Amino acid sequence: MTLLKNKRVLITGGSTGIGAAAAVEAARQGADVAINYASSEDRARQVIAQIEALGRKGLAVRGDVADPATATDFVGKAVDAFGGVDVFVSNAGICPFHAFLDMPVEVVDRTFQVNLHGAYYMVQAAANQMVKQGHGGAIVAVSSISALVGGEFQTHYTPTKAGVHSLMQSAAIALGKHGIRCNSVLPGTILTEINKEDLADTEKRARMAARVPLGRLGEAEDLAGPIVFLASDMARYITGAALLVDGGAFVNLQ
Ligand code: RM4
Repeated sequence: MTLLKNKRVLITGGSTGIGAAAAVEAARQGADVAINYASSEDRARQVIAQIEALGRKGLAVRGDVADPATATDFVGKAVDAFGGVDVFVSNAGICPFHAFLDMPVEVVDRTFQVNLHGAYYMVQAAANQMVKQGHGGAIVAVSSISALVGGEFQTHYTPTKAGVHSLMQSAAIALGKHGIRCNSVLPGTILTEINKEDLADTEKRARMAARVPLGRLGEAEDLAGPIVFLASDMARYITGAALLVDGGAFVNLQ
């Protein structure tokens, strides 16, 4: 299958987890892929090697998405390497689990800056490039089930994910006239770096898994298909939508 044949795909937070899985699947589907990464250079290199082993071009650009300059730098370098941007996946995110009443100011600020401000600057930079190219594009943001439900130790994180979901809705309206579609995926509990520490608590892990009708927590690769689908022309009439990818956890209340 080549759902993204010759598309130029950019992904933030692409060296690990959902971002890395989406990057490799995009390459498998025929795309050249540029990843932004914050710190794990080795992992970024491994992802690029996987992309190249699939016969596609890969590019890794280091940068902290919380800095607005990172967005124009990432998009600019990808355009230099590939000639343009067709698909943008805003994925970079953090969730330093912490109780509410003594949540440190720095943790709140950093979480907002990476997850929400970072997504905003990146999506804006990518959209400007797509508008300049003049033939539309697709933007997929990795929001979360946390856009819809709370979390005791995620009081700083859930508002950012609701924000990312809302950003895709507004961007869908702002960019529709340019043929640019904007959608989000809402992952449930997916086993990646973001929750490794939190789910080291085996009781919590078992409790979370028990709530999933499909009977297991998610893997990063479970998000790759939904992201590629929303990015592809198969989803050509979908914009402003949010797709839960949670094994059914959200609807499992009664
Ligand atoms: C998700 C959900 C998961 C958590 C991640 C970090 O939205 O709350 O359970 O592991 O965020």
